[in-house]
Amino acid sequence: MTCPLHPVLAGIAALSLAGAANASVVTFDDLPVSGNNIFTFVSSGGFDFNGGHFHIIDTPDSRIVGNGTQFLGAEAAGGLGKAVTMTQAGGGLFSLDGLDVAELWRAGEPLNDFYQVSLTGNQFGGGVLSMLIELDGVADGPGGANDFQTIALGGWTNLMSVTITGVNAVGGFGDYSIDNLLVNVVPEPGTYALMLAGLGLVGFMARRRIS
Ligand SMILES: [Ca+2]
Ligand SMILES: [Ca+2]
Ligand SMILES: [Ca+2]
Repeated sequence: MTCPLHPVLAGIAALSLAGAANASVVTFDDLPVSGNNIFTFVSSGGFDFNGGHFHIIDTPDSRIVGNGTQFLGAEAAGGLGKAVTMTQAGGGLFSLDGLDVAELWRAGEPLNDFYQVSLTGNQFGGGVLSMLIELDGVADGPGGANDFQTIALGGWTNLMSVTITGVNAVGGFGDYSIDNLLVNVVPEPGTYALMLAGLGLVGFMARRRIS
């Protein structure tokens, strides 16, 4: 025997699902042009990126990959490379559904030092997710072949932060670039508490009606 969901409860559940996530894309295209400056922090599309040394590539450079837009690039040269950690600006949980990744230097550049991009997701409640993406070596600059690989992620939810690190062929830090991070913003815990309180109240009313 099935137990149909109470119509009001179903309505609230649908509303909750509709309002539960807010999809957007972090493109780095909202940042001012800095001439490929070095950064340790930027905030783009509602997300903060913290690291020891990275660039927002916004100015054409004949040595570097491209997709015709601004993107974040981290380089290993001279031991400069450091992991970059993304968090929602102002805090809060989020999902990461995918991103574009690429090498930093064009094929044939002597500074090339890439192999993989490593993602680590820290979930609310202590869960840790990880993924290693093999870079494809396609890196001919803007135009031509697509330098960036589009990676889809599944189950990267309830995230407090995601750390992005390059890995070179011998396991050290490797160059990489990222762009177009597909994010879903989850409502604040306070909003959840209100939703749950609302569901509990409707459930209580539904039970009273049945009895
Ligand atoms: Ca971009
Ligand atoms: Ca590539
Ligand atoms: Ca290209």
